Parts: sequence; structure tokens; C-alpha cells
Amino acid sequence: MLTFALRSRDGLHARRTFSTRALKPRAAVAEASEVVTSATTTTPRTSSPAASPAARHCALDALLETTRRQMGADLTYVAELGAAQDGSQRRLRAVVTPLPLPVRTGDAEPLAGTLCERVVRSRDAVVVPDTGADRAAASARARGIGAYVGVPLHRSDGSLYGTLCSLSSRPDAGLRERDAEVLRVIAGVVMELVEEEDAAEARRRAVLDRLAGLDATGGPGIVYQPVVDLRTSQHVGAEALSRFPAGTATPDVWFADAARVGAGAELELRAVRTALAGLPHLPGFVSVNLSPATLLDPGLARALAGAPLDRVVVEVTEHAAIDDYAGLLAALEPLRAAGLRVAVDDTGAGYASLRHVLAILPDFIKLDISLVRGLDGDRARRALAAGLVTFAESTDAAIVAEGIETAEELAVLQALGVSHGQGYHLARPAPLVVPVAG
Ligand code: G
Ligand code: MN
Repeated sequence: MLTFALRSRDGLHARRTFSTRALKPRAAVAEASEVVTSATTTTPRTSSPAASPAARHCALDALLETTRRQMGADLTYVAELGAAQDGSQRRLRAVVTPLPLPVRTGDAEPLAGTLCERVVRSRDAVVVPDTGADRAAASARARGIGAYVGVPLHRSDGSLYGTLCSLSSRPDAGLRERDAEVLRVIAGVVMELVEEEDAAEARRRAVLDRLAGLDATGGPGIVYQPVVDLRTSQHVGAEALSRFPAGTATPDVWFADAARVGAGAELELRAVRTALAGLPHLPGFVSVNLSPATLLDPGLARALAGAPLDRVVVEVTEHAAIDDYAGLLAALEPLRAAGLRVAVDDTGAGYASLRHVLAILPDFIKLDISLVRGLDGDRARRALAAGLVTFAESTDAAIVAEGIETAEELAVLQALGVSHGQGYHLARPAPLVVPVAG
């Protein structure tokens, strides 16, 4: 945790400053790092859990906690200026204290009369070892503050962000300029974390906005690409593929973005519901794409409720690792018992697919487009496809070759005994055209 918090150039500087600091050798760096680890798990934290991306927030809290202990302070915090339009307020961005003090992350209060105001005015460090001996610190004294050290925080563009402060209820005669020097170094790392956290939050908001906009227009559109029996040329089913508004990101980016903000299952299941609505108008099965995480989501059963499961196939993507095959199999078991079939998608695209195939023993093994592309002129690809045909026969699975684009590819796949195929050469993905009753 400490290494992460202090990984920047400034951070290395901070680490050196810590270890050579002679004034209050309360904690060696190794000890501090241990302290940080336990601080993030056991010290009562005053920060709100709803704050922002948890990991980054943890790093900021851990850094403040190390700082607090190093300074021997009761409370260390980051205050952000400008909560009010005129900048007269400050808002506590992060607070650490082991004491039951009435301060919380997110609290806002007037800047006027605080020692932070002095930091802001002077744009410089303020060190007050004893508020009782400093007339200008009377209001701090009145609020129970005995000792204070604070430094300004600057954004990477140089503008003033707020203050980083440590304070204690008792005066601290040992407090001096050198302590401010330590805080100044920490301030650089603090701002790196704050700006990272803000940027991540802005990205999160942007994705949520896009998803809300998509919701308003009825979610992703669905096109269906026929899955063809290569022995009979019959359309035996169709893969449902999500399509997003023109001019926006590709579907995989939409799904990855949604997953990053915790809305992956929601988006995938929305696509599933729309896809299944087409079932009455389609021959055979409809095959929907799901990530391993969504297969474990309780919403899946709801999205499938009422659908004829013997006409539904779920495709598990190869791209995501599966940590818990047992959990996945357990979640799928009742659905499979009710007729749902399972496909492993993109087989051959990466190392995970064969593990998926072995663990899941799917009904369909979908050969990735990269194995099918040009296999008519490529002995190794042909050999791999032939091997999978044998494997499929022995495990009662069917092979679906994806991305068949030429007659030559099709002919070789048929000769190898591949039973099913998909691709532009056979049929393009297309929206469902439902005849309107007259
Ligand atoms: O990962 P998955 O196999 O579910 O993705 C299928 C994607 O491949 C879809 O976006 C679909 O439009 C596309 N696709 C379908 N058939 C072909 C094809 O023959 N060639 C290429 N290049 N892409 C295809
Ligand atoms: Mn697929």
C-alpha cells in the first residue's frame, strides 16, 4: 500500500524524507508501512465508503494515516477549497484520526478564521506549535486545537486545490519548519492521488451518463446472425449481437466500460432480454453472449424467466478469466437441466478457452475467427480445427466455426467434419423484421 502510494518520483523523495527525518524518529519506514496496512483495515475510518473508487481512496487514507503517525498528530486531513461559489468554504476530502472526533469526509465549513485560511492566504506552510501562544490562532484554540501544521496543495496545473493539515489537541513544542517540509513533500503525492481519483470519477460519470442515455432509447439494439448447419445448409439458430448508436464506441468497449463502473451485468442482461424477445419470430435457438461475471449474477435467472430454455444458448466469452469454475457450473446446472445449452465463445483466441472447454464441457465450441481465417491455405489451422472436431465428437459437443468469409474456408470446414458455421459468407447479422399484422 505504501509502495503504491509513494510510487512516484515525489513519492521516493517522500520515503527518503521519512527515513532520515531526525526530529521525531517515532516510526521507521518499515514500521510505517506495516502501520498503513493495518490502518487501512483496522483503524476506525471516518471517510465515507461511498466516496469514490475504493482502492484509490484507500491509498489516500493510508498515506494520510502514515503522515499522521509520523507527525504524532491526532488528526490529518485534506481540505478542498471552493465548495461554495465564492471559495469561502472548504470541504474535507479525506480525514484520518483514531479519535472519536466529529469530523467526516465530505464535511464542509467556512474557511474564515481557520488556520487553513492562513495557509491559503499566504500560499505557504503554517506551523503553530502552541495555539495558546499565538494570538492569531485564538479561534483554533477555542475549537480545541493545540498544535497545527498545514501546507497548501496545488493541482498539476499549478492552481491552488486546498490544504493538507495535521493537528493535535495538545500543544507540540517540538513542531517546527521541518515538519512543514515533510508535509510539503507528502502534498505532492496526495495531489497525485487526488487527481487520479478525480479523473477516474469523471470517467465513471461519463460512462454512467452514456448508459443512462442508452437506457432512454431502449438499450442496445440487437441484430441476429444465423448459425447454419453445414451439412444441411439449414439455419438452426442465430447469435444475438448487440449494436450501439452509430458513431459511438464498438460493442466490446461499451461492455467493458459498463463492467468497469459496475453496470456490466445490467447492460448484458438488458441485451439478453431484448434478444429473447425475438424468439417467437426466429427459427431454432437464440444464442446470447455473457461474461462469466454475469453468469453468476442473480439477475440472469430473472432475465431468462419464462423463456423456452431449450431454445436458448449462452455463450461464455473466452476473453475473461474464470476464477471459480465450481461456482459457475453450480449456477448453470439448474438452467442446463431445464434445457439451456452453453457455448464457449472465441475458442482458440487465447489460452483460457481450452480451460473453459474442459471445465464447462459445453454443448457448442465456437471456433474463433482467427482460427477460421484462411484455414484453407494453412495446415496448422486445419490440424487444430480437425483436433477440435475429434474432441467435440468425444464430448458430445458441436463445433460452430465463426467468421466464415469465403467458399474455400467453408469447403475445408465441411471436409473436416465441422458441423456448424457462422459468417459473412453464409449470412450477415441483421435486425429482425417482424411482419406487422394487417
Ligand atoms: O465475440 P463474438 O464471436 O460474439 O463476436 C462476433 C462478432 O463478429 C460480431 O460483432 C459480428 O458482427 C462479427 N462477425 C460475424 N461474422 C463475421 C465474419 O464473417 N467476419 C468478420 N470479420 N466478423 C464477423
Ligand atoms: Mn459470440
